[in-house]
Amino acid sequence: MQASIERQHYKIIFTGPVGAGKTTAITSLSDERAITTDEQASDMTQQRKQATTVAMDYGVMNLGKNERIHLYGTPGQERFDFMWDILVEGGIGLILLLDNTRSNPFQDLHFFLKAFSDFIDKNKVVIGVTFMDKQPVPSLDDYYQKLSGMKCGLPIFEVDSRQQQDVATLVQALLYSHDPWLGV
Ligand SMILES: Nc1nc2c(ncn2[C@@H]2O[C@H](COP(=O)(O)OP(=O)(O)OP(=O)(O)O)[C@@H](O)[C@H]2O)c(=O)[nH]1
Ligand SMILES: [Mg+2]
Repeated sequence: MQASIERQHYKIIFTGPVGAGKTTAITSLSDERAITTDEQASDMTQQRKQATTVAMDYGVMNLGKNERIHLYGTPGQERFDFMWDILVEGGIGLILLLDNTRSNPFQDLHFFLKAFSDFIDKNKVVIGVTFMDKQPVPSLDDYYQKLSGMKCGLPIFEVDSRQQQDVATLVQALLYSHDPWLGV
């Protein structure tokens, strides 16, 4: 009789400010058609883009035969922040995307690390800085200095969330910091 191999399931959450590229990242990574809840933006958000996530994004990555990574994206808008605590439930790690073209990305960094602090206390975090093609400052070095000043040495990468390989690197770094035996 053939022994059945149990599949391992892991959950990762993408968060970050409006327009940082969370929905795009999950769509880039998902092996199945991603589920999104984007609606026409009706407020300030519309100045940056047409649609915004109102509940969540969902996608899935298959790692070999035995592992599935479930990818959840939060809405960026604070008025939907009631979803944030719901979406992190059962997660093993958080990917924080920061848009370098926003007026104060360090403030966004502080804000999201604080908003998710309960989850971060118990789980891993990796940071991806998007839109560096449009705005190279602050540099990754500036972020390193800011993080070391906050006494948290979190992994940080430059990414373009439209590029599958870039966002796969974030997932890989998160899985590796969770368990060095896992990888994509
Ligand atoms: N130039 C550039 N464009 C990017 C980059 N990353 C993402 N984009 C684009 O920026 C937009 C990001 O939009 P979304 O993925 O909807 O952003 P989101 O974080 O899900 O936003 P909310 O759901 O509103 O919080 C898309 O049009 C992407 O194609 C990047 O690094 N550089
Ligand atoms: Mg979105």
